[in-house]
Amino acid sequence: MFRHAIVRPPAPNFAEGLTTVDLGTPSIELALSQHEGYCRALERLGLELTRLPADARFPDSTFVEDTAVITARGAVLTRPGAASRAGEVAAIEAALSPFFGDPRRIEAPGTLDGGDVCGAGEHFFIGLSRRTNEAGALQLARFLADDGYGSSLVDIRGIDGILHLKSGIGWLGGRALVVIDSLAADPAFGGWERIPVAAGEDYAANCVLVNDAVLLAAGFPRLERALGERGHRTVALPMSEFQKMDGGPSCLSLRF
Ligand code: CIR
Repeated sequence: MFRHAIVRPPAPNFAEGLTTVDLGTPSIELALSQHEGYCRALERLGLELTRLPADARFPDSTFVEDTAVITARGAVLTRPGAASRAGEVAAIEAALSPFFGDPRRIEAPGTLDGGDVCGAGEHFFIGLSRRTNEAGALQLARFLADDGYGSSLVDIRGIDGILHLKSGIGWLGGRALVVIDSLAADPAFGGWERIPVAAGEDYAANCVLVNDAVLLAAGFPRLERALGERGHRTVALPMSEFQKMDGGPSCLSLRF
């Protein structure tokens, strides 16, 4: 069960953040209202929110997930792979300190974004990406092993269209994962149930299990229906402005 989440609204210069997609410039007004809808959904699922103030020094700082990896057994502060995002970690460290006294941290030369880390019960999938390098991934794997978790690496550097591992997968509980087609054959997912994503719906793979519900982006009816047919309660959230900046539902919170 998650009880808390850290969130941070987009700053007025949100549109100056990094993106690899060509979906137009996000509207800050709409982004703020989508963010508020996201926060309310977490609250309705029973989470207490730490709402950090927007920080215009870091246009990508609403994507708090990338700055830490939090498990049931501890926290690890990351070392984000994009130079413009490195300074985001300090505020997250402060926000986590009441909950996690002495978090471990990814050290140079390692880099790691939380978006590359998909927890799946006792196991974690760690993406090697443009943001997360081998050194960072191996440091995290060691911390996880110290805490009794298994992990496997998934190299996404040759996969088109995804920034982070979790742009292409989501954990649904048990041994079940939503996985986009281009990742489904990765040996790391052997032995896992893979729920495919229909053509044109890859963006929705970034769904996130929060207590008894699965949050996913609104506007992807085939995945939403498939999850419903598996018995999941789904909560579809408008995410268009975050999609323009390469972010999805998981990126907007740190849950613990
Ligand atoms: C970035 O490029 O870093 C941001 N514009 C998007 C980060 C999305 N985060 C995530 O998937 N965890």
